[in-house]
Amino acid sequence: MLAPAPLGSRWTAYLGLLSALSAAFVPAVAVKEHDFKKCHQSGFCARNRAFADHALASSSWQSPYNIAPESGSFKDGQYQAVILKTINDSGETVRLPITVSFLESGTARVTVDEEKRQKGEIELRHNSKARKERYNEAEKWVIVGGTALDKAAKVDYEDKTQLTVKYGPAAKFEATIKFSPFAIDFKRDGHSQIKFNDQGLLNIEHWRPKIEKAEPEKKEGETATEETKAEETKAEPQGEDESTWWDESFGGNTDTKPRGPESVALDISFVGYEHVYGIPSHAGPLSLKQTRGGEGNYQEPYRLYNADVFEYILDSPMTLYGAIPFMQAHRKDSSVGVFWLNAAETWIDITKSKDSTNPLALGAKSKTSTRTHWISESGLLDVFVFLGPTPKDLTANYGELTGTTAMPQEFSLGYHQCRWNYISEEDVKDVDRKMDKFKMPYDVIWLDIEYTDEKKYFTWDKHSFTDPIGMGKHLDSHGRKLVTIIDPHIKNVGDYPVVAELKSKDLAVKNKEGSIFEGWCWPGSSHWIDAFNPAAREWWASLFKYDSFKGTMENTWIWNDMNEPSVFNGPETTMPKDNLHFGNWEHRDVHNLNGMTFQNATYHALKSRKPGELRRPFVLTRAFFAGSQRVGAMWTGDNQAAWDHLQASIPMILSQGISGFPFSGADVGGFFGNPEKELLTRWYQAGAFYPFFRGHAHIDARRREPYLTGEPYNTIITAALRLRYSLLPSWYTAFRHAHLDGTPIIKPMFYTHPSEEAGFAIDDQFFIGNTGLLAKPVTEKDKDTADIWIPDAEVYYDYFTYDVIPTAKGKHVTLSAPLHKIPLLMRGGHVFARRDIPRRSSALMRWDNYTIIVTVPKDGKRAEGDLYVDDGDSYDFQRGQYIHRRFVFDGAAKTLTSADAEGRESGAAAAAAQEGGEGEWMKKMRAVGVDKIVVVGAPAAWAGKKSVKVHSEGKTWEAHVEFTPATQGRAAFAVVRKVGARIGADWTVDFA
Ligand code: NBV
Repeated sequence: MLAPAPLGSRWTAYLGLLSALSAAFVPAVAVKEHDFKKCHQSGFCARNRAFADHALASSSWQSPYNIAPESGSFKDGQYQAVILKTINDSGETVRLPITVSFLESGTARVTVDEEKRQKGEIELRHNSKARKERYNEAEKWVIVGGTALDKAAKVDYEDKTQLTVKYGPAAKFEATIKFSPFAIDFKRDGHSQIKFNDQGLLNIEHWRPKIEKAEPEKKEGETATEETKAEETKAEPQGEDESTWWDESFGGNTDTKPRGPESVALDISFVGYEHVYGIPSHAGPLSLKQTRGGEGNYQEPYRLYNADVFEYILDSPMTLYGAIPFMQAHRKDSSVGVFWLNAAETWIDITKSKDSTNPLALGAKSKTSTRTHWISESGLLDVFVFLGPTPKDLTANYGELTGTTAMPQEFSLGYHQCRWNYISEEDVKDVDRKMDKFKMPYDVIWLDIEYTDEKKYFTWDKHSFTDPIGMGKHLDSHGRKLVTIIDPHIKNVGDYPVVAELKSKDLAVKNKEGSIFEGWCWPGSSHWIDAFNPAAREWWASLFKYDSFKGTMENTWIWNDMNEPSVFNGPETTMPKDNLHFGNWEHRDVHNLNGMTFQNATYHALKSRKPGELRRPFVLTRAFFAGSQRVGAMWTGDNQAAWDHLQASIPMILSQGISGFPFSGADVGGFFGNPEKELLTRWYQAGAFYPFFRGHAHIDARRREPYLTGEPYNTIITAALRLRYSLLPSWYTAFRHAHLDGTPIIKPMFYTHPSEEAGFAIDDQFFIGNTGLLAKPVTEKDKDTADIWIPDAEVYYDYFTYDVIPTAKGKHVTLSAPLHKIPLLMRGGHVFARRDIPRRSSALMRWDNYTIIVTVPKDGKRAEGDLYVDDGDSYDFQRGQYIHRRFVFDGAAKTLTSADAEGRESGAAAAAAQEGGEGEWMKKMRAVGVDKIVVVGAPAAWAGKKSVKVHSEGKTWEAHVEFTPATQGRAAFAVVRKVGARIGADWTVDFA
């Protein structure tokens, strides 16, 4: 039974929702901002902000951190020393070992630990079983490469006060480590880019024993609330206010903090950089706002503390479901960044100022600099520094460290149809049938929590899902898949083998006493699998075997929700921070990693479902951390059916993309509420450009499968779905690039045009992969135009009409965009691939021929692009079983050629060279060809042309071409039909 614990308003809201499962309707409940902490309610955040206020207000402030010069040594690309933190007037110090590593990639890493804690020379309060060290295993989860030391890094200068190391490509980077006070200045080409502790805000709260003091007398009935404590903190900013050191309460929960205060904080300045991006997930602009008040700014720091925030608010630094502490700073022609590797609750303050000390500002115009203040509750100080200089360098360097997007299941780029809930097999089949009837393509239908037998995961509701395998086979017969939800909370009830095993094998998260943690979630009383534990992951994998999770089959895939983790009766709807995980690490230390470890467990479980069969898993997650991109996709959680939520989805997804986790989407239609038809239609038009494209709705929302919208909406939505499907080859190619080097799939303007300052804050339009397709979804009600900002002097064509858009570099152009029209332009100079035959699912398009689109650039000279194809399912691509073509249109030679993009030989020689020879898929692809080539902006000289020559595989033949001359406003175009060349072969089309 539910203990009569204090029930917060949020808990009441959830109970309301639970009971609503049987009721017809409950009003939506908005997020209660006050259910989540503000900085002043989070002791360490308040202490560090107060510390900063004090330091910045005092002209005589000196950071108390100094490197003991004699402690330093430099060897093989690594500098090691001890920082001494002076803790009182008598000069007593605490030893903080520091390592600065210079990596081959040109990335530098600064790690600071606490010696006493390394040695275990501290005492824990309350007989806690927690570890004594600062959490030092984040890298085990997050870092997968790029850590080789740069042996060529050299000390360039050294004296008693500082040391300069030259490192990075062509030794263009340097780091000057100043000893007293400790600070680092990272330079590129002799200019400062990033500074550590420039403002003196470094603060590592060292361990200290609690000295019991007499409690201040309280008046009758008075308790120290969060508010009164916060007030006390504000009043005594010198850091000696102990009110939040030893325990802290919020929303009726008390955190016992067995190690006392232990935060790590540092100021990081980006010298001469006006824009900073990243640190998702937040619902706000791509270019991050200042957080210390002032007009148009936030009052609160950006927060990273994975949380089930329910209906979230927009334009806010409030935390959301996932956290990636990677930030990029950008100015004209230069990008730099930092990755703050810390999985504990983290806050980041951002301020900007005209910087007089900036050497770049010596000219007439002074530049703005951005200063950031990073504050984490516990763990190591561990920061990676990237010196760019391009945005692409940053995503590549970050990708090298944390891994890149896994090659996805190809179907997962199609459209996903979800709702909470499809309630029975008949319901599923009915939706499936209707999508066909209305000729709306889709790949996946989803089952939310109601498919289970009373929220016992790995079971089916016996009344509504009597034959899940029959249902799975039915879907499979037209290439469709099923995704079922599996959450991390395991119902605590008798007669449920899963919970019995979880307990008997001792694989659950523990409470602070070390016994199994019990909390509340959808099923009522629950326990949580501890996916940090290797044995738990192994057990988890066993649950997904087809003979274990009965009713699932090869086309069943998984959705992990609630993995922040969401605990309805926990502080801020999550786990108590003093809970214990595998290895006795406190939940406090690993909170932001928790969701990733769970998704990772599911990912590996799917990989081992069937012995001998290795297929790419598909797992959608709500909570995530740096590195989650390696194991699946994410979505932005519980948004609302409102125009502003549609708007917000675009910067959010762009931010995911530049932060290394581009496989992302938002609930199309909005989760809570009922979208009006126009909104739903516009949302499909935008969603068709989300890397992850899924319609979803809350259980209380009216049914809104796209075919229910009526005309003209049905037709318009169908067109958006088909646009997505026809461009799948290009989406898949973009994923390949993301997989290879971490490039985003949809790209903001600053990323593609890093020299164009006017584009740096634009976050409502984007390019798709390397296609040159520039989309600007309409996200406003009753709007029938779109203002697109044009980043360069290239020619732009309308995707649908081939109209030449009258553009000027750096100017907005207004396009007509009535409801049926998606503002989508093609930039001149690109070649991309499509599949034009509309079909019901991506699987059914597998062997279709391709259409190649060429957009002739303004100067007519050269257009290029590529196409990557593999079997979309297995790992055979890792042994060369893929096609990767580079297409080049040469205006002078009047040719379009297709060659292997990686310079591999084509044909038999290449096949023989592949490990294991040419596989089944490659063989079948031999029958897949190029059906059509469209040259948009074709030269007028081609008029009258009736045929072109195609050369391929030693043969030459003629193909029919139809030239349509330019008319007022529309570009000339040529269409070559029945090209006849194989997609995997080299070929040249000769337009001469
Ligand atoms: O499992 C039910 C929902 C799900 O539909 C949604 O997408 C998740 O974000 N889930 C949250 C649980 C609670 C929603 C109020």
